[in-house]
Amino acid sequence: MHQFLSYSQEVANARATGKPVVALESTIISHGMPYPQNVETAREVEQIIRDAGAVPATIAVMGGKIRIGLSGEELELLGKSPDAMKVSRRDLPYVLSQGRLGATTVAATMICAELAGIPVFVTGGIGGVHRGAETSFDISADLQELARTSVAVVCAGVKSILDIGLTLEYLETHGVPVVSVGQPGFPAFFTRDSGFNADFQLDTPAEQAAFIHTKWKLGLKGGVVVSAPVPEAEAMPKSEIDMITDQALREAADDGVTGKKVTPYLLARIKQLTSGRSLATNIALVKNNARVGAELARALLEHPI
Ligand code: PSU
Ligand code: MN
Repeated sequence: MHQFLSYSQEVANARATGKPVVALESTIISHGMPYPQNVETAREVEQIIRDAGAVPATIAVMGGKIRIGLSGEELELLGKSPDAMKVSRRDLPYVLSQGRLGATTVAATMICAELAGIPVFVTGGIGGVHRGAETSFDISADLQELARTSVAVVCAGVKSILDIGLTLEYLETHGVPVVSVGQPGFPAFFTRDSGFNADFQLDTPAEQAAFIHTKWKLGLKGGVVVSAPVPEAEAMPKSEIDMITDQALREAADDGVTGKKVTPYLLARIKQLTSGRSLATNIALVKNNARVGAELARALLEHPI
């Protein structure tokens, strides 16, 4: 076992008995949603994964270890700690060597999942190329991670706080395939349609698993984006979310928000401006992704090539 990894009993048992495991990130808990909905959602998402025949492994950094699987109390601690550090690739050595509490982003969770031998990871939305990146250079480290780390990331696309077209261009340049489930379009998190198509529509877990196995068997390292749209009944009206996103982006610029604070600022502001309705959509799409991810984790084991 890797010296920095520590498995929960549930995940250790799953590994010993060859059960499918699904990794989950923790920045969505500490910086993506408010308490107590963050902890409730994290618990419910874990249960959805169990009910679908896989084992959840929520990943965070605690006490100098990368924890693969958290207890109920540990989820609570993370959800209640405003000073939990948002940890991406850059920050992992710091938070580990300092023994601090860290919540992992998509990038850091991919690194930890790969170290732990977990090929599937479920989140809400991935980071991407920010609007105005041509002057700010603000491009999420999630994209570079997808280029190099071999984990399939199930998400509901990227938020329209980002430049979705440039995000897809960046992924193409770095050879990261973008798969869609159930529709040709790449979803835009709160809404089902971003105006862009994914590269490949693969509706069944068996097809997704065959694609992923083939990529990695070819020696093509790196991630795969598996994008599933938010269920129709829970999607937000596009015109409303567009207006609110523009306002949140203006305010972030006026407040001089930069660096790793940008994404949490925008998420929190959008929630306020929708009187919490965006949070309900956010929760619904993560739960949907959990089902897609659990089925994919099973299919990867059931259909080796
Ligand atoms: N997008 C969301 N919700 C989130 C995040 C992104 O809709 O919670 C979090 C994820 O952890 C993602 C991170 O990896 O923000 C990206 O942050 P940045 O843009 O600073 O790379
Ligand atoms: Mn950034």
